Amino acid sequence: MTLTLPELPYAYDSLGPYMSAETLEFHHDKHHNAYVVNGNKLLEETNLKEKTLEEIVEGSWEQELTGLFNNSAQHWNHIEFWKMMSPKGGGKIPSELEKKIIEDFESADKFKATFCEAGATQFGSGWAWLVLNDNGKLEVTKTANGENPLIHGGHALLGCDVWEHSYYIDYRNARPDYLKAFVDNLINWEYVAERFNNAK
Ligand code: MN3
Repeated sequence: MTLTLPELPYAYDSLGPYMSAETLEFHHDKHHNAYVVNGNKLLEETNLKEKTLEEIVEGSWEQELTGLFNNSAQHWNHIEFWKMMSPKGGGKIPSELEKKIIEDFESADKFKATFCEAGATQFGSGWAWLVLNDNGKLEVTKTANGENPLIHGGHALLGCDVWEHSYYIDYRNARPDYLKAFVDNLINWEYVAERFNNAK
């Protein structure tokens, strides 16, 4: 496949004040686009050209094609990240998913605190995730750089980009403030619940 940059599923100015149009213009049009352009160049030299994006991510990791892995994994991460946010984000967690979160984290607030802590303590660039593991349990994890649950196991239900490019324009160095705004106001819980239902 050829990697292609998807449109944002909402207007650039619609996530304000929690994530500005300027952040989304840089993050989507420059950073995500660079992963697409570089990924396609690197894909040319491999035996993975006819594969799906998931297979490219997993195959480049297995073959230790570091450049292709970094760019294709970041492409996958960002496709999902855009969909995991919404102008109507935050709010009520769909009931079945909320029940599962309470079962595995004691409360929605405890889940949010755990998720924010993971994002805040990821040293350097990376991601915080909510994954559904093969044992049926929800877990919060964190990964470095472009790494993601496709290679570390579990189904990614939610991911938050904690690279500085995701928050520096709006929050400067205050990564915890960005994470709090993300969990309280940006998460598209309907989409997370859809991923949960597909992963069960
Ligand atoms: Mn990013």
